[in-house]
Amino acid sequence: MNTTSRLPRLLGVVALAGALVFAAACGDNGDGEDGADGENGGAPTVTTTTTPPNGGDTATPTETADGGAGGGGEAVAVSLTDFAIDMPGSVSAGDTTFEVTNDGGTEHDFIVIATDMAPDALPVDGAQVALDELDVVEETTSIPSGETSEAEASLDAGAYVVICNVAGHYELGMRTALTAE
Ligand SMILES: [Cu+2]
Repeated sequence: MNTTSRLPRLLGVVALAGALVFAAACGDNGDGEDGADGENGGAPTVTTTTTPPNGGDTATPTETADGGAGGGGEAVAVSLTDFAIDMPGSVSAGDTTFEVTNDGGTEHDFIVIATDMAPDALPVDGAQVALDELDVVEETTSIPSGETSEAEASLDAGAYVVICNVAGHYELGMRTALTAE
């Protein structure tokens, strides 16, 4: 039944997660062990307000206030439309919570990539950005029209590009530069 129709989507998520782990593994393990900056090494913390897929983890999306004194870091509002990303061009380095609202009429997602490349210069494979060639630091699952997702990331100072990677949306203009400083 619909078990089979859901499978490709789940595989896609697994593939992306694998790419993340791979990127983290060969990315920046220069000095120090991983896990120095929190308990979720390569796994992005994504809290979606949409219905969770059953069969995954059964944890309720409660707030993960992990004992820190300072709070959840800087909150940054992001608006996704058809087809643009409206958000500040710079944020403070450190813990950041992106509050991503889909103000468009179709589904979108939100992906943060650490790169010095220009927003319109990312490698593309077909109708999508080739994420496996890039250092993805945060991504949400697909956000339906009208919904908001929170995505938490710990950003090192540097240059980033934010995109939506629903097929065709990057080329349509859903890309913008972000600096953490
Ligand atoms: Cu999009």
